[in-house]
Amino acid sequence: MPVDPQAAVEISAFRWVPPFAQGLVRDLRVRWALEEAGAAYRVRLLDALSERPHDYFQEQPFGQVPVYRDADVRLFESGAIVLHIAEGTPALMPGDRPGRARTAAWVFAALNSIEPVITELATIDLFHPDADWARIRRPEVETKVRTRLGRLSDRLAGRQYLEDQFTAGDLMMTTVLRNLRHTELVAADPVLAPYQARCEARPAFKRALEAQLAPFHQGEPAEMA
Ligand SMILES: N[C@@H](CCC(=O)N[C@@H](CS)C(=O)NCC(=O)O)C(=O)O
Repeated sequence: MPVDPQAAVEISAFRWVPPFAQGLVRDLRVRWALEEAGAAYRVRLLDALSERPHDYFQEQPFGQVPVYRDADVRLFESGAIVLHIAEGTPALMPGDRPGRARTAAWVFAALNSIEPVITELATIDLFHPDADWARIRRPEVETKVRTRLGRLSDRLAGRQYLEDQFTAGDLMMTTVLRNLRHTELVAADPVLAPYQARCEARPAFKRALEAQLAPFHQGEPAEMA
């Protein structure tokens, strides 16, 4: 669905972020879920490097993006938002109770078991590549990432998706794996690379990514330059 300023659903996103973060900001998850659900949405764009508007903390206690609102609910936390959208969306979640529970388990696995180690590595590589402490710490962190990815790869070997169909768990896992795009850790993996490519080949993902990147093409706002 195209972004629609009249839509009932509203999400927040950043107007511009530096290139290393473009395509990684967490509103991508929510846009992708909405695209899979066929739901139109409008976007409240915020300046990433400025103070958040005071009223924004009512919606997101930590001032982060994304937030989400529809006719019934206001939500923060990308995992909670994606699960909310996934409920009642067969493309993102099976209709049976065990299937719904397993979908939630994979969303949590992406956020709790995979994302933290990836974030630790990305923080070193992107923000502290030359620090002495980072040089000492990095090998151990990379080993931790490789171990987690190895287990994930074991799960996915011989399968298209984490469960019998694409779910919100795959959506979340894919967006988490994208945070390793500056390395070969996923790109060189014979199971994870095709898995990520398979998920990202979905038209809903392509539309979501395009929509996130669209405002960035306006360039860096002058006040941030
Ligand atoms: N756990 C939160 C994390 C949200 C988050 O870290 N958002 C980043 C952008 S991807 C952000 O807003 N960073 C700016 C900040 O923390 O002030 C979620 O998944 O929604």
